[in-house]
Amino acid sequence: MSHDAAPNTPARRAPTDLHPVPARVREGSASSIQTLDDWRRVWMAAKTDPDAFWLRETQARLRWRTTPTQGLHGSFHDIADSQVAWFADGTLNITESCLDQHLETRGDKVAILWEGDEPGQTRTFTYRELHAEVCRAASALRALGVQKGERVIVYMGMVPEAAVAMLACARIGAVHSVVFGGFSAEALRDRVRDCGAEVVITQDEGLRGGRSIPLKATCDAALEGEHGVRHVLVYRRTGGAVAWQHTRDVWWHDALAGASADLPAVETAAEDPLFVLYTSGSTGRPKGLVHTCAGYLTWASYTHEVVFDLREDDVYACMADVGWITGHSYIVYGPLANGATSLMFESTPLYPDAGRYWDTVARHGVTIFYTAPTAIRALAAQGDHHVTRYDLSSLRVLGTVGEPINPEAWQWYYDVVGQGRCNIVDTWWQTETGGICITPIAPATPTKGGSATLPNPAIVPVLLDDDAHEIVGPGEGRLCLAQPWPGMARTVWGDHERYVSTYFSTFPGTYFTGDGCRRDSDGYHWITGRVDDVINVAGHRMGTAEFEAVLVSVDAIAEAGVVGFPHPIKGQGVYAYVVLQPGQQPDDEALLTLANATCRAQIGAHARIDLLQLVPGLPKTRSGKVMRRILRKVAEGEPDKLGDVSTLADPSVVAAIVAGAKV
Ligand code: 7RM
Repeated sequence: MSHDAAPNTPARRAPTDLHPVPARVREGSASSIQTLDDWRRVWMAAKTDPDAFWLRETQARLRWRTTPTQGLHGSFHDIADSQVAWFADGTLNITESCLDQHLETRGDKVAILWEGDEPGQTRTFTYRELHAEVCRAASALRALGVQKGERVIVYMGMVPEAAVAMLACARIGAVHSVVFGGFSAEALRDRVRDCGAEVVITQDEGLRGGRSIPLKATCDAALEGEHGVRHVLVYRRTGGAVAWQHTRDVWWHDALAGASADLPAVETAAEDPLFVLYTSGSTGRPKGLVHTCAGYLTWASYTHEVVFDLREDDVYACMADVGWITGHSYIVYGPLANGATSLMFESTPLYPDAGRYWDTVARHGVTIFYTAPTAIRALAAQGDHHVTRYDLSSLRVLGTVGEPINPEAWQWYYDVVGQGRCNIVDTWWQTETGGICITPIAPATPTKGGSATLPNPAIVPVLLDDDAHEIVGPGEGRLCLAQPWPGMARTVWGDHERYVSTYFSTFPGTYFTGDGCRRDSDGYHWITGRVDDVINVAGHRMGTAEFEAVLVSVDAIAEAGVVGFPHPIKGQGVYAYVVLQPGQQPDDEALLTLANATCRAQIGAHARIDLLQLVPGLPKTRSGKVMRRILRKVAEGEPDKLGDVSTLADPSVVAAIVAGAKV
């Protein structure tokens, strides 16, 4: 990784040393948190009297029909019997907060600024136009028979219509579930079934990096034999040929033509579900996390404004996909609730070359830029000239999300992209948390490269050791959150028990994040990565159990153990240990090709095994439990640190695993 130190960066400051907030970031801030003293005061106020704090915030941010008088209801201690609720006696429709409330003051302000796959190909929707389009789409959904509370799957690429589809569902009180456009037909079918969707919204084809993605065809394959889906609404993006079922399929443009552009919103309760979003865990199939209307939007709005220090004239760009929680909270809901201009990006960081992000920033005058460490590392590896040939002086705040960022990549982002003038907000959060939890606050928090720093108001992190004892002060342990916050997922769709056992049973009374974390002597938090069997490959969160299920579905394979290993660009790579069925003799290369074709079919193109090792057996205890620690250590290139292997049923497999290691 090459970089020239910016002139105003002292030469001997290590990336992990404190970086004061650059003057440019502090200047002109009108935020409620401009200094660390502000942060301390506000954080304490939210902790001492959460009801008063969040009732005030939600009333200032959201347009309510019935103003809530209740703040938090419930606690982590009785979560098995009842869900946490916020603002439970209020009613609203969240699209009135995202659209209608801005019509008078910001009607002609750009709400969505779309940059298509080809550089310079743009579309804009002002708040007025977006409001009208959402109403039309909502009218179309209603005409297709979609009712309040019904689930609608959105399987689209990065087009403004994806946001319109989400908001249209919300307008009529339907529950959307966005499925990332990279998922396969089988993965899509699983999600359609799990949430019982009767309508799917898709597009003819997606477009990314000059290549088309057959979304409608994949959708057709997913729905083959699924009689539960009444209609598929199809947005035309490329004009490519698609198969058509005349009784089921409806073109978006036909359905919206002549539909009412002023549809009154359906009133919902604060705690009605807004969306279901599937995410991978350490066991079993992906879970549909349920986020509810008011608490989620309050949290998305608050965190988006305060963390990035959003200002009226900002051009805000989050490069995530709407198929992930980051796209939900920080492309669509947070920015629109705040009346921001939100850039939506269809392409990739490398198309047509490694300057694409910076070309986009320069042309649109982007002031806040939010992306993932994997993209930063990939771009840093391409050389500084792709960045330095563009005028990036508009930038003020840089963000990262999705995985730990290594200090070297952080420093490159700081020096080369930010030119020492921007603060970096390394935002730690999860699908489950709905919005940013641990993060620097742009104008207030001095940063250290690789640290997510301090908790947002409402977030009370505790570190617990193996015996569930709290670590006070500096130390390292499992990261738990001790108090409910407005944006937390309320349940798992159709399986509250799984929600309780996954998040609230490891350390009763607190929410267990699945991450490890170190706290330093300044109270800064350093996320060390997952301590469960979830891996994070290029910002895609996947369960090792999902890979193992795919592998054992291959005829030649008897058993499989999958772990992550450090990867210089992707953060983690996927390492598979495979035991063959008796009598099978494919070599590991042939098996890797076959395994990856199967992963692609059962999960999606983003699920790829990097390294596959044939082993005579998996290291199991006498009770038959796979000792994953051993698999992990070998994949991490530390076969000398296996620890105690005396409880293994057959210690000889370890020698074979170490001898044949691929790293
Ligand atoms: C927003 C998102 C969640 C997991 C989480 C962590 C990891 C996310 C950071 C991070 C270190 C960060 N939702 N993670 N952000 N690790 N620093 N700033 O990514 O549900 O898809 O993934 O991602 O392990 O538990 S997610």
